[in-house]
Amino acid sequence: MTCHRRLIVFVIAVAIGLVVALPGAHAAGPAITGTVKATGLSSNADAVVFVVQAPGTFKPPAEPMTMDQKQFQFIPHVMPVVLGTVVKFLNSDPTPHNVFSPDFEKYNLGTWPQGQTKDRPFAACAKFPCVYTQLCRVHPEMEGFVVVVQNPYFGVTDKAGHFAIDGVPPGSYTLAVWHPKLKAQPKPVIVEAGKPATVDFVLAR
Ligand SMILES: [Cu+2]
Repeated sequence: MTCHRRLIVFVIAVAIGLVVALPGAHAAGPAITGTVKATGLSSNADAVVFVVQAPGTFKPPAEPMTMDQKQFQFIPHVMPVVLGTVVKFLNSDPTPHNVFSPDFEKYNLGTWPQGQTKDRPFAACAKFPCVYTQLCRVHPEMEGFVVVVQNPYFGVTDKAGHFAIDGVPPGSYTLAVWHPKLKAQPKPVIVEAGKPATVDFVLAR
């Protein structure tokens, strides 16, 4: 091995060592993971798994979260947001869509054409989660959900039912699930530093 090659090997070895040794940033991973089974449904997607109440107060994201209306669907179909979040409703279809909700204080943001948006803050919730059904008066088959929660510790399941919740500080919590059609009892979870917790749910009617 030439001196030059040895140097390259050494540099690579040091680089690998650094990546492996770095605590936190890379290795942290989600604090809580698990699987949700939606009994009787073909997909396990769209279940919101969330920490019911975490200590402290939480700032909503500085930028709005976008809910799109595309190909006659609200995308994402289910969108959890921290209390105070502004949702930007976007129309991406070449036809006008409307946005209204019959829930809680109720609202109708109007009807607008492709490419335009309207912002709405979700700043009130007496008991978490506050679920606002999103509907369109032009297309009654369209439906989506904005799920207002207290803190940023939430995840949404994929089709396989997997979810992951990042950044939960160590502590004891109650983990709950909201789903458009099915229900499950909340479960206790203890998060320990550097040790991901696993919680599984079975949803039923
Ligand atoms: Cu529509």
